Amino acid sequence: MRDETSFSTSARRRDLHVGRPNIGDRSIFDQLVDEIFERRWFTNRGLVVRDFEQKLQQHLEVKHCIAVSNATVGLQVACHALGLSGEVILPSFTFVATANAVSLSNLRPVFADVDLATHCLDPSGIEALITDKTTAILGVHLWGNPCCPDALQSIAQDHGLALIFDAAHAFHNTNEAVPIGNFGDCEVFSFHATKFFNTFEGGAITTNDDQLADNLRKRINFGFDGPDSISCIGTNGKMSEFNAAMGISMVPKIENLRDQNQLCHKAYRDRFRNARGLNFHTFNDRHRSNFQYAVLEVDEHEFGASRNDVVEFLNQHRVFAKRYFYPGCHRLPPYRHDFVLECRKLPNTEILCSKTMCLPMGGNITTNEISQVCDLVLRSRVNSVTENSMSRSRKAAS
Ligand code: T4K
Repeated sequence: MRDETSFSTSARRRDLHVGRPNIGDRSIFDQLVDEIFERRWFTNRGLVVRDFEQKLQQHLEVKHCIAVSNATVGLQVACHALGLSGEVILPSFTFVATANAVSLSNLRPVFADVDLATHCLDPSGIEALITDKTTAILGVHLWGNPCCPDALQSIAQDHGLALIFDAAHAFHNTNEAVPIGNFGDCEVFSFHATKFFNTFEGGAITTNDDQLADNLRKRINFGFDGPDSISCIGTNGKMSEFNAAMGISMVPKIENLRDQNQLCHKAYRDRFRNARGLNFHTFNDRHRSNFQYAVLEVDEHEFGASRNDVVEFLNQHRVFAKRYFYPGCHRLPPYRHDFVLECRKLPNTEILCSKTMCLPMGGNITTNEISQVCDLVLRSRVNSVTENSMSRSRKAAS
């Protein structure tokens, strides 16, 4: 963690972002980059990618790890490799990439509601959505919370469905003592720059199924299963050697980054603990968390300002909080029409989409900076109350 005093006395605070990247061990990265140039082997599963995959397998205690160019492609490849067709059940309260990966695989996303405490799929609502066209459930470990893997596994088994997890937020997390990466048919991690563990761009698919792993490997490499032989239609989902070098340089920093996130998370939690109308999302300590996301729910009536007011006020002060995941996939133009036609409701999703925001985290943020962010959040209420009363006076005067 950086020296705090320089920030507390500094008049000009640096801009703060939700997704400021973490950086690994630069000396490891530089050394690996030199070697990559030396070898002139840049991609197509070179030495560094293979080493990276092995390190991840060990870390996640999983049999197979397939490094990919990003999680969106990873999810699409998983849908193809599992031979899915028809409909896939998934949450609407997620980043749009989850739904896009389903649609880009020529499948129909069927949005299910989430649990208000964990923000993950609520298993009790799934069975009502299963039709004879359903072939899979796609759970998302949102904010790194385990998405009820056991309950979803049992529903999938009972109905003969495939089960995929979008683990974009959940690297280094566990469900009880079992590392995320070991659940369902396969799981897909994102190593995008904004994630806890990043390879600039990148991701990985993990599975304990040998046949599926073979299939996934072919499909991220155009379908090749030999020098001149193509056995299926594949895409280009390969990770480059440079991305893998970044990943390898992150491995020794994982525990340290997690500890730093946990301290920052505690700093937010302590400040918001008794704040009326603000609910700071906490993680269940039965599971290990990377504490990557600082998620705040704003109850407009209790707090006196809306979530949108808070985000706007913070942005004005160069704190780039974000309305993740607004307005919910089911309300986005590519999906809205279908959803409205179905006349279904997602009450918990609607609540979370109207209340939830993410505050700056990661990227070496200090607890002093977090204290400044909290001050701004609390001041946004006063600002909103003053603005509302001024606008009422203006109306009365005109
Ligand atoms: N599933 C889920 C549940 C996901 O959340 C995601 C991605 C995926 C699947 C797909 O994974 P990938 O295909 O990307 O591997 C960002 C990320 O681009 C996206 O990867 C991530 N989820 C999502 C939650 O966040 P935006 O549109 O919010 O990105 P942007 O550019 O506004 O950046 C966020 C903040 O981070 C900004 O305040 C700026 C800051 N930032 C960003 C970058 C790229 C930096 O400080 N440095 C940087 O290098 O989507």
